[in-house]
Amino acid sequence: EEVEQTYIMIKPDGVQRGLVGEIISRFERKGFKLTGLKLFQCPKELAEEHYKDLQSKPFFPKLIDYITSGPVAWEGVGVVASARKLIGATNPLNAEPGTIRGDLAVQTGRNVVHGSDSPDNGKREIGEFFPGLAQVVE
Ligand code: DAT
Ligand code: MG
Repeated sequence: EEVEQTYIMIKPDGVQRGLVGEIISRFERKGFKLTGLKLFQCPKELAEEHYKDLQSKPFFPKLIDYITSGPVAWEGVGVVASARKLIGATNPLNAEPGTIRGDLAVQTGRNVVHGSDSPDNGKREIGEFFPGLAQVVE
């Protein structure tokens, strides 16, 4: 059985606010295995590709301007759905206390973390952000 992978990105506000350790720690305590980690400035083309499903939304240009640094990747069985639960709702005001967004964020446009929304997207996003890694893990 193929191991499921998810792509977790700590967004620029999370990095600037010094929340990288806190957020990584939540996934580690849950029992997820970290398989790749890097800090980088996200190129505009990669950000546009990553959020292409949202390109018709009015907030798209702001979203692209905002996404600039700090991704991490994780893998483990069943992690996609489980990671989304740890992360919480897109709008932090609707995210339950105890979730990353529920505890650490207040604005949708500054919701500190990204997590893949399906196993297929997890695989695709890891391929985009960590070229070579997905093949090594499989
Ligand atoms: P999620 O990040 O929970 O998967 P999404 O894929 O629907 O949510 O949207 C991606 C990001 O786009 C989200 O984390 C923040 C931004 N976003 C979504 N809806 C928004 C809105 N109504 N206003 C501003 N930013 C929004
Ligand atoms: Mg999404």
